[in-house]
Amino acid sequence: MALLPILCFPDPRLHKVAQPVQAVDARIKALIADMFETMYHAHGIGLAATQIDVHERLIVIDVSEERDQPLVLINPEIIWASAEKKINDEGCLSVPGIYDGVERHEAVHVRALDGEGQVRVIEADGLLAVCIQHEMDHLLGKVFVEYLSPLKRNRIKTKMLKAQREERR
Ligand code: K1U
Ligand code: ZN
Repeated sequence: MALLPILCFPDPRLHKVAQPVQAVDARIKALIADMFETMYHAHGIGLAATQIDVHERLIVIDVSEERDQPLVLINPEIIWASAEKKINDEGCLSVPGIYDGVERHEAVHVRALDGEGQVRVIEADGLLAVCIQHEMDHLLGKVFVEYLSPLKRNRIKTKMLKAQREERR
C-alpha cells in the first residue's frame, strides 16, 4: 500500500471531469487500498480519485467514529434526492484548514459498484449524505469553495497559494 499525494486548491487538475471505471480489476483494487490508507492518514472522512490526480469515478468514504466502516463507490449515480436541503459545515482535504457552509440534499439514494464490482444501492442521510454529495462533486471537477461567494473564494485562493509558496521555501 502507499500514501498518495493529495492535490491542493487551486490546482487546475481538481477541475477535470472523471471518466467511468471500465473494470473493477487488480489495478482498481490496489488504488482503493491506497486511497483508504491516504484518507485515514489525512484524518478525512472521504476521498475522491480526482484528489489524487486519477480521473476515474471512484470514491472511498468512512464516516464512522471508529474508522471501521469503509465504503467504496465506483461509478456512483444519485437515483433519488430529498426535496429538503440543509446547510452543513464542510471541509476538504484539498483545501486544508477551511470550513464553510454548503447547502446539500438532506438525504440521497446512490447506485454504485462496490470494491468487488457488485451493484449496491446506498440510502444515505446525515454526514454520509453530505460526504457523498461532496465527493461526487469532486468527480465532476467541482470543489466545495465554488459554492461560496467570489469574495470568499478569492480570499481562500490567495491564502492557499501563500501557504503553498511558504511550504516550498
Ligand atoms: O473530500 C475531501 O476532501 C474529504 C472531506 C470530506 C467531507 C468532510 C466534511 C463534509 C463533507 C465532506 C474531509 O474529510 S474534510 C476533513 C474532515 O475529516 C471533516 C471535516 C468536517 C466535518 C467532518 C470531517
Ligand atoms: Zn473535498
